[in-house]
Amino acid sequence: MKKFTAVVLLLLLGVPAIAVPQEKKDKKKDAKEVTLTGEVIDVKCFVTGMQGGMGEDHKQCAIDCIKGGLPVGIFDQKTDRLYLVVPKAGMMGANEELLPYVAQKVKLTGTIAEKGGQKVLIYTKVEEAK
Ligand SMILES: [Cu+2]
Repeated sequence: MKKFTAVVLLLLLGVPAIAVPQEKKDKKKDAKEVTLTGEVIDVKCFVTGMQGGMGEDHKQCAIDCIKGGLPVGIFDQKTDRLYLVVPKAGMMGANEELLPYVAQKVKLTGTIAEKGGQKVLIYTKVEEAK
């Protein structure tokens, strides 16, 4: 009974005896927004080097590959990094939206996520890069 009294006393005193929902400290740390510039490539040909895998000589192949649904990415020559790109909104891939920019440079704004050794740019904005 002593224990019960103690709990009641704590409650009366307003001491949180029961677990209070933790503050949302552990919400995912906000990923920093970045803008990356790179050439729009189809990932398959880029990594296998098919017809060079990028640039004007590979443009038609990249168009066909991206139309066909192969994953699309951007290659940032400055950092020598390939990013798989996915739009932040919706459940559609980036292929249709990025098709007009194949073999060109674009500026994509978004956040980078990395898991399993794969870097993915989750973008919110596409701009032509000059
Ligand atoms: Cu291709």
